[in-house]
Amino acid sequence: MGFHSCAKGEEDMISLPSKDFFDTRIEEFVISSEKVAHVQIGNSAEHALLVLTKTGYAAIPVLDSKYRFQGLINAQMITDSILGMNHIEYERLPEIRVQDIMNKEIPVIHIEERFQKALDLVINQNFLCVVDDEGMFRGILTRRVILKHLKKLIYQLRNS
Ligand code: 2BA
Repeated sequence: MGFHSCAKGEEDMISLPSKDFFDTRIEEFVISSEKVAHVQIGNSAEHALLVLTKTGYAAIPVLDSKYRFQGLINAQMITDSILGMNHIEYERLPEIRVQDIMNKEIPVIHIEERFQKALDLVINQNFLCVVDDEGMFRGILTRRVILKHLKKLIYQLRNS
C-alpha cells in the first residue's frame, strides 16, 4: 500500500496513491453495527428525535426488525413532517412512523468493496452504510475514517 510517483520529463510532477491503496478492502475501516446509533422503521418520530438529540449525530441509519438497512433519518426530516400552517405540531411526533419520513434513496456500499468505490461515494455522503449480500446492515464507513487513512498515506509520501 502507498503512493507512487509519476515522472514527467526530468522531474517528478505529481504523486498519486498507488493501485494498492485504491484496492484496500473497506472491511477493516468499518465502524461495526453494534457501535452505530440507529432506529427501526416502526419507531416513532419522537423516538428518532430522542436518539438523534442524545447521540448528537446529524443523521443515523434506519433498519428493519431483521437488521436490514432501510434508509436514513435526520432531524430536518422529522421537523418537516410536523410543520403545520402556523406552528410546529410537536404533539404529532408519537404517531408518525420513521418509515414514512425517512430517506430511502441512499447509496450503500458492500462490505467486500474497495477504497476506490468508497472514495467516490463519500464525496456526497457524510458516511456510507455498509451491507452484505443479504442486505444486512454491517456498519458505517465515515468520512473521518477515510480522511484519516488518506492523511496517513500522504504523510508517508512526504516523508519518503
Ligand atoms: P455528523 O453527526 O454531522 O458528524 C460530523 C462529524 O462530527 C463526525 O464525522 C465526527 O467527526 C464529529 N462528531 C459528531 N458527533 C460526534 C460524537 N457523538 N462523537 C464523536 N464525534 C462526533 P464522522 O465521524 O466522519 O461521521 C460522519 C457522520 O456519520 C456523522 O455526521 C453521523 O451522521 C454518522 N455517524 C458517525 N458515527 C456514528 C455512530 N456511531 N452512530 C450513528 N451515526 C454515526
